[in-house]
Amino acid sequence: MTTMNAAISTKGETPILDNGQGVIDPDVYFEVNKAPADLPEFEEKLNAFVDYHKAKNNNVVLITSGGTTVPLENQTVRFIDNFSNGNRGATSAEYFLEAGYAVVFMHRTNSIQPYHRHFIPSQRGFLDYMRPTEEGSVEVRPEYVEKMHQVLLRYEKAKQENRLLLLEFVTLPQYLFKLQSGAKILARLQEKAMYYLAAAVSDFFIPSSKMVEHKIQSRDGGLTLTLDQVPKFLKPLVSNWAAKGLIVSFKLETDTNLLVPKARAALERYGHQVVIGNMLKTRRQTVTFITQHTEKVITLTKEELDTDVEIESKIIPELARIHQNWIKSGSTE
Ligand code: PAZ
Repeated sequence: MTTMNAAISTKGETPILDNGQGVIDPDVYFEVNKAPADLPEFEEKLNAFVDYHKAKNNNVVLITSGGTTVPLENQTVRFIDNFSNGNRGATSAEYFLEAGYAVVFMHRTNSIQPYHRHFIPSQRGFLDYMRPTEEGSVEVRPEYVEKMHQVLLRYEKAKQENRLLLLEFVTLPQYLFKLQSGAKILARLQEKAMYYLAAAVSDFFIPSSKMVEHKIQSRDGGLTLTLDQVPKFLKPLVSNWAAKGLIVSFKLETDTNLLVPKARAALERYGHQVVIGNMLKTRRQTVTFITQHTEKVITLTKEELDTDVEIESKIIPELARIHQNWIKSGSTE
């Protein structure tokens, strides 16, 4: 079987771009990759939203949610994806809105969205919530009316108060360009901005300069991919883009022994304020909050799990409390 390199090595031709081990400097990344075509529209919407809430002196949270894709070809037919469906981000958005925040929900296209999540996706399709009436109209099936009414009230309120802005990404480069730009725009709010980085962002990618242009052909047999490491964007986010805001990153692991040490290492390395650690299998019931001097496990009891209590209903009030401290004293404690 022959193998094929999708990432055409350009080592030697572009020595300033990486450290020889395929690690590109975050600043250089934006110079050698193309900004998404809809970036100006993204910025226009976000600028207007931030101006509106700055004038009202509101707290604003930028939530990133869902997984990024990593294209394998410049004219992309195939890409690498990950497991995240955006549940954490969408659920958190609702609790942030309840806590009085304005929410910028930067999410992967077609991932789970606040409020809609209660009905879609689920075992039932959209049409299963409705029924046709004899008068030739459509109505919500009686068993869903109460819940739909409750959710709709909250959704309508968020929209009427202009407190929910939906923005999208799909690929890793789209995410990174929008994160950089979005963080800089929110920085105008200084301490009143929070960055809640729940998206599952790829750690590896193929820079466009190393990607094949056309669809990878299968006629040559198996495929070997060479992926570069994604630059560590938390570093410039913390030190430049979002300097005064409260930055909360997530750390996902599958090996329990690694969770806290890696979360703490991230905190020390990037110097931000909070890391929330979670395990793949238990992420809906247990998280660990790590700040510079504290470590706190938040977990749902059996009763809470049985009555559909969501862990985000505990995460967000805790973060709102930390954020208040941050605004008042520049400290999380
Ligand atoms: O989107 P989801 O609800 O399926 O999963 C949420 C999550 C596990 C992606 C999030 O809680 C998280 O840990 N995000 C950061 C992942 C990481 O890069 O370590």
